[in-house]
Amino acid sequence: MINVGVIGVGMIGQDHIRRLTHVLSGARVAGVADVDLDRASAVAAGLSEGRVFESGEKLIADAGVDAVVVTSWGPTHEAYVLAAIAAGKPVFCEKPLASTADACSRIIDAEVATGRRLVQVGFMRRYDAQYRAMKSAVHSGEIGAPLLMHAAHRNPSVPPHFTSDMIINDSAVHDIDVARWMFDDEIASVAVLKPRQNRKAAAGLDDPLVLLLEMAGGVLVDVEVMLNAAFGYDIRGEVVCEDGVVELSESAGVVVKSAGRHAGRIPTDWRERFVRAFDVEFQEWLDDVAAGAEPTGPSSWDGYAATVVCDTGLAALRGGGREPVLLREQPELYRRAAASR
Ligand code: NAD
Ligand code: ISE
Repeated sequence: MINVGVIGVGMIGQDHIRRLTHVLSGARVAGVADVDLDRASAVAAGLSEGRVFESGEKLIADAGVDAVVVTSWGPTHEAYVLAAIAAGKPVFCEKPLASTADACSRIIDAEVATGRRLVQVGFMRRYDAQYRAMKSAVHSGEIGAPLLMHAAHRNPSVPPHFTSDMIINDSAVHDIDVARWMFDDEIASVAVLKPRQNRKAAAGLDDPLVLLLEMAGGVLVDVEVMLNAAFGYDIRGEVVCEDGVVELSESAGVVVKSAGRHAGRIPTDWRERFVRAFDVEFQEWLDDVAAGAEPTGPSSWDGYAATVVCDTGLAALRGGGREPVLLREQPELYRRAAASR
């Protein structure tokens, strides 16, 4: 049984605690930490053996914690991931790995110095059955070489604190990771287009945006991100290849046909749309931890590359042009990990 400590028990932290406790096998939540101690105590009260730690650092250092989940606010991730690496403990960090490229680089340097991967980043779309089937179709060779990908990321609404920068680094970051993973390639340049504003968007929010991601190998990916879609949480993807096309299907399990119409449910949010993907993501991570193996999921390099592409997207949004993505040299540790997948 793996004893997991969870740092940050807000919305997604509580959802991951639910799956670790009630859905998955091989783990128990042994402790929680949060700057909001009342919230941490309330969450721990719902656990059979969960302790409340005064700080994330104390949780990481505790001998009763085998592996760490970081689900606090993005700017706090770096310190916790670095502390887990220093303690030699596996750490699952929700996106973003860290909120600046320099912070991600510091994590890479610390992990590389240990000689083994300890960090997995929470890009859960890689575990979604539809995205996995799409990647297999693209790489099967049966529909020819990929040329283009069209994607859409539609949230029904966003809270008032949401900024235009967050459209890129909080939402589009998932599409950026999907593009890198789908084509096993880096993004070479980013351009951002601004259609006219959705009337439901708050003043100053550039909603929607369209990102144009040019892969190093020449595939072009367009991503519509619209955060006030109102009708539901709608994630779309279509890869156009030389001899065929593969697209994500509607996520509703069933279609009801009645009175001359057909209808299906649209998810209300990411928790509903990606519920199974999150489960598989965590089960695979736990299985790797239990085996004492390096994690096989998204790496610190993936977290770093996604953050650099987001920063490039922000520069493109401000400058209005096409910006090149400038990555540091990839350490051998991550080349080895990619080759073994
Ligand atoms: P939230 O605000 O609901 O919860 C964050 C929690 O972290 C709060 O309880 C807060 O008190 C706590 N916290 C803040 N600073 C802390 C610190 N220094 N130490 C310990 N705890 C601290 O936010 P959320 O929506 O749960 O998001 C948390 C993280 O998960 C973010 O990085 C976000 O980007 C990511 N996220 C990922 C997905 C996904 O689809 N993969 C979805 C939502 C959120
Ligand atoms: C949120 O933070 C997520 O990570 C969701 O997966 C994403 O769809 C949403 O747009 C973000 O705000």
